[in-house]
Amino acid sequence: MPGEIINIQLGQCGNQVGMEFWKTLCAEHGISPDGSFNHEEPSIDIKDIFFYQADDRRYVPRAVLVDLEPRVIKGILSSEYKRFFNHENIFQSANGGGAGNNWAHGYVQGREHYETVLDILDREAEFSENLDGFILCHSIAGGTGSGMGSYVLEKIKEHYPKKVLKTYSVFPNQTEMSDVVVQPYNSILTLERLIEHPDAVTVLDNTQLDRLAVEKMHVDKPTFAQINSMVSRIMSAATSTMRFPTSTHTRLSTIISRLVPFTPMHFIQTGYTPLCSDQFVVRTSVQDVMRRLVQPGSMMVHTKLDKETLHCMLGGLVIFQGEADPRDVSDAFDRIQQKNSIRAPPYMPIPLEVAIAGRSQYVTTSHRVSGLMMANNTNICQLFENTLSQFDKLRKRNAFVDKFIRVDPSFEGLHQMDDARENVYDLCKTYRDATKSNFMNLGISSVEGNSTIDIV
Ligand SMILES: Nc1nc2c(ncn2[C@@H]2O[C@H](COP(=O)(O)OP(=O)(O)OP(=O)(O)O)[C@@H](O)[C@H]2O)c(=O)[nH]1
Ligand SMILES: [Mg+2]
Repeated sequence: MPGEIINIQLGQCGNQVGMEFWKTLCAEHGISPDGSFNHEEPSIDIKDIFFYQADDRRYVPRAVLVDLEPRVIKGILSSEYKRFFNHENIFQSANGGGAGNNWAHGYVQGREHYETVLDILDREAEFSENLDGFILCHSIAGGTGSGMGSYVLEKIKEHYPKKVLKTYSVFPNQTEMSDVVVQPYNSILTLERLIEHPDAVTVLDNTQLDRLAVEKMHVDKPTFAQINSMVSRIMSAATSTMRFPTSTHTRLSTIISRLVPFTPMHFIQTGYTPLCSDQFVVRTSVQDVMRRLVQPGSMMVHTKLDKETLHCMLGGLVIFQGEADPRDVSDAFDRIQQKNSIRAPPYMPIPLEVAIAGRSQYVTTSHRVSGLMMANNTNICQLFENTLSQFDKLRKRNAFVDKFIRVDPSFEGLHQMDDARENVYDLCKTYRDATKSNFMNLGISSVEGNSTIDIV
């Protein structure tokens, strides 16, 4: 039985990505920007996962909007979606100054305000009958999404230990010169909390999102709106098996248990095809979609061929939507196995499952079939290693550390940073170990109740 999911959006990036997600959900469920539903024909979808109905029958999103500066939320509240959100679920800090791209500043304000956020979550949780869990959208490089996000994640897990906690975490563009000099500190400090608290993290890498937008959407300089529209497709497809009746993968908890066989390796990459708009229609068949999804370049994280390590998949799920015949799906799956397109770990068979989800009756598209890949691949450690090396460059010179210590006397400054660095380093090592045949003898813990892996 599906369960309800509450979406928390934090900081500029979290709120902008979250808003795109709600726009997509509204379109797919036939809901207008004011929450009304004006269709005669009976619906075949399940709206309750992300919405409940107010007394006037309008659909209200299970959304919580949090920011320490007002600009982005103000923008949302002056758009056509101004009546859509429950205004009691919006938290903006009274001083409105944000966290100034500083993790410590966001963390301290998280400590000050988390009870207000938890009160909102408790009220939302009461509106649901069978809460599945929480999704948190944020970036790891600013101050609010990263610092306050870290604190809030810790408290949500403490408060709701049995509920699923999943994040969509945006990593900064590593090819651009950033004006946020402390970005690597913010990223490593957040990454440590992402290892600790959530059950799964979908990693979205702005470097690769930018590249994909240029290639697939044929734009020279992608805007955040264009990038976020790709992210919202990922987010909506990832929940399609819950929102459009299917017999499998109807809960977030089930999906995560399939993708994450070993803790703490719970960092998921995603790829979606076709990403181009209906202006540039390509031929889509189950076979084409599967072929594209197994290409590393279609994933939303930038990785390179690694000469040192034969990286492998620890867990994967492909969701097809549209005209996907189960026999074609089965053939496509056989073919990628024959061609060894996906590398399995040396100690288990390819841990990939395939599901077919329904599609919205309210959105028309020229593409016959679309597909989403969610993959837990060991090559994600490359992204973390790049972040570590940027961190080390700053840390070696003690550059800008005073910015953190000044903000918060209780911030055990350098210790906390160095511990975070060690934990991220250990995670990278665990990922590399997971590619080796003796991995199972190294004493790694498998996720409870998930020691067997099904192949569909
Ligand atoms: N994909 C994507 N990335 C974004 C978006 N907005 C900001 N970013 C990225 O997020 C990082 C900055 O984080 P923000 O979300 O702006 O910061 P914040 O959480 O609001 O924190 P403060 O403003 O410092 O209080 C940079 O790496 C940006 O490139 C967005 O809408 N989409
Ligand atoms: Mg901000």
